[in-house]
Amino acid sequence: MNAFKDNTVEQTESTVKEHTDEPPMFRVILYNDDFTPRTFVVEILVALFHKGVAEATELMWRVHHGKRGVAGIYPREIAETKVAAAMGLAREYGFPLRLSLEPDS
Ligand code: TYC
Repeated sequence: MNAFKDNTVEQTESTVKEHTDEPPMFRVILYNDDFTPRTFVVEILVALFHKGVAEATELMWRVHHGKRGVAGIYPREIAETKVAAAMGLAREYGFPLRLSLEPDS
């Protein structure tokens, strides 16, 4: 730290790198199951992940057919909140839908 009269603070190269404007991002992964209705999955993707109906439907079929599904990519807290909201709604309706987080790259 190097405070001058004008209140500037000297930053080392490492502190500049640690303090970026971009937070670490996390992928929200959507898993298939045998019971959650296809329409419910589409509704979740539209309501919580702001997909259009066409994109939501495509993603739902992709996961239904055993491929990997990424519902969205967000900073950690937002991703966690969306996972909790989606699984919470699913449980309220009695469906076993699962989602999880993974670091993006
Ligand atoms: N496999 C479910 C069914 O046949 C539909 C489904 C699709 C469930 C995607 C979860 O992430 C999912 N009703």
